[in-house]
Amino acid sequence: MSRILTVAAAQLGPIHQADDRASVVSRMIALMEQAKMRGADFVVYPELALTTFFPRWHYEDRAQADRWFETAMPGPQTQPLFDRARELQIAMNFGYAELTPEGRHFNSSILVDKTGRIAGKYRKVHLPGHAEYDPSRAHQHLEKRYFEPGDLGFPVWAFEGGLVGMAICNDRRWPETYRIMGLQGVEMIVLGYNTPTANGHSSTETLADRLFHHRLSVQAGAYQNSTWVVAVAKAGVEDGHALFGGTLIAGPDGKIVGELDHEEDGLLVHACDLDATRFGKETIFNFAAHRRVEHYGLITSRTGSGAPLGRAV
Ligand code: CDT
Repeated sequence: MSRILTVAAAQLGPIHQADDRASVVSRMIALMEQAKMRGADFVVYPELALTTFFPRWHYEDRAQADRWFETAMPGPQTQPLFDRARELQIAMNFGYAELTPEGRHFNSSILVDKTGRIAGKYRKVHLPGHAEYDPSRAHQHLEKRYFEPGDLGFPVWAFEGGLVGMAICNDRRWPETYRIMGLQGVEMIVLGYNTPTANGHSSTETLADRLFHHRLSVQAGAYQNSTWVVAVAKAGVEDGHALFGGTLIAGPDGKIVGELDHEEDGLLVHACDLDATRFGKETIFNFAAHRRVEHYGLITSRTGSGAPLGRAV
């Protein structure tokens, strides 16, 4: 018997600075209700789903950005989302800015099961961008100013009948993200993103180029680890700043099984057969049979690229 996890990728359109949490939560609940009607077991929302993509704004005083962070999860404004998920018996994943009781700031994502219990938390490891205002950029991307790198690694959880892991946005561009979860047998990776439509460093990179790199990264991660990957955008123009869409689901053979073609709130629903991950895991990507860890040391001993290892023979 196949193990089917029907997932709804719930793309959010733009969230402006003036949009309050209550209005965003009601949009998320509307998508959740549609997802349930379409047979979904699991609804997946984007990175920083509750707010505008605030790292584009420079606050001289970092504490001014704290208004975008959640100090409790669920908190008073997110409780209705948890309540509705429990009533509908639907699992969910969403990203948010986390401010811990110790005053630490993370770009986080949680798995919430059908009973409304937080079953897993991930904190974004690969923070892109910069920490100080950079006038050479067309737009700012200050994740390194407002967050510290995640400290929880890339765990995989037994969740809703499968093995599920999380990543956030820029993490999808790094093969290590997927492989660490692949080594735990992951069957579905859920990841939300906020990706600017333009490259702040390059005026020649097109939207098509950027969508190509997005798909390339997700499809490669799915194929090379024989896992489903559910990639969900926050999209559209937020206070004049464009984010691309491209919400998609990639299967364990790396092929895209569905993709949204707009930048508004919307759903992409797919019945994912978790047992379809077995073939790749037992053949070409049978890690136990084929990996050669004795040659992979540089992956963890060296961060940036350095001197070549080649010697005359
Ligand atoms: N949110 C996020 O991680 N966005 C990055 C943009 C990188 S450009 C500084 C991404 O990889 O999509």
